[in-house]
Amino acid sequence: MKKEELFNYRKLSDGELKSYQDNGYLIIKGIIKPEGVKQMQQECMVAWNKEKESFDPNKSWLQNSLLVNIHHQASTVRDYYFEGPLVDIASQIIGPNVKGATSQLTFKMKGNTKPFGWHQDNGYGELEPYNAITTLTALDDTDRGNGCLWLIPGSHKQGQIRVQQDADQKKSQSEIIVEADDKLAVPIEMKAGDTLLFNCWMLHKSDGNYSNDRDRRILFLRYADADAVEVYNERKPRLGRLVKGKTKFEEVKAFEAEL
Ligand SMILES: O=C(O)CCC(=O)C(=O)O
Repeated sequence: MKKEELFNYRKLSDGELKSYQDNGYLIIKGIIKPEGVKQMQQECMVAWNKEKESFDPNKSWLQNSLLVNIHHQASTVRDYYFEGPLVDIASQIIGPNVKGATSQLTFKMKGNTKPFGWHQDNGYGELEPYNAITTLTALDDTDRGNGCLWLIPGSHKQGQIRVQQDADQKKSQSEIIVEADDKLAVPIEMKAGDTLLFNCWMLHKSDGNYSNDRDRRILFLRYADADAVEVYNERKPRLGRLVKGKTKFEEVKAFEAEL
């Protein structure tokens, strides 16, 4: 099936760009068409069921809810990540040169009651320049009943929050939780096929999925400047597929070029 039949290609208007800059986030409705959602759900569930067991409260968020590099296993996700409408949209925000920085499923299946505390995505893997974008594409309708995302509009303006973690915490990929005022938070309710974009400094969290009958499946994709470096890793370039423009790093140029 052609990509145009799966995805809605469009650019952000000036008003949307301004809203993104001011508030730090934006919701784009219906970026994936129903057939695209169906295909992604099917492919992602094959990968998910191969690797994941049912929810275990004694396991970490990573074990219960994340499946990294999903674009290696799901071809519709790969097309969406590398050549879908988010690429041009990311370029409108980041600039002419863009790479994919992360792809993963964040699936909170029914009964997965583990919350995910307040954090910035740049707290987990600090990238510079500070214009990386997180995109969360809903593969199910998501609302307060099944653990939707919450964020604090404008909170990106406080910049990088430095969290102290010792070597053991870093190694065990323990959760980074920052202080935030719940009263300022807004729930981000979406329909399957919608996507939420936000700034790398946006404070966000999610509650558990307390629904008995509704999964909350989200595709998490992050985009960064093609020359973005990992501040926490001797400023080495983040390896991620170049999706637009050029890069000064040979290793980025070559990375997943064959995919
Ligand atoms: O999917 C969620 O509920 C939270 C995901 C999230 O905040 C993250 O992966 O950074």
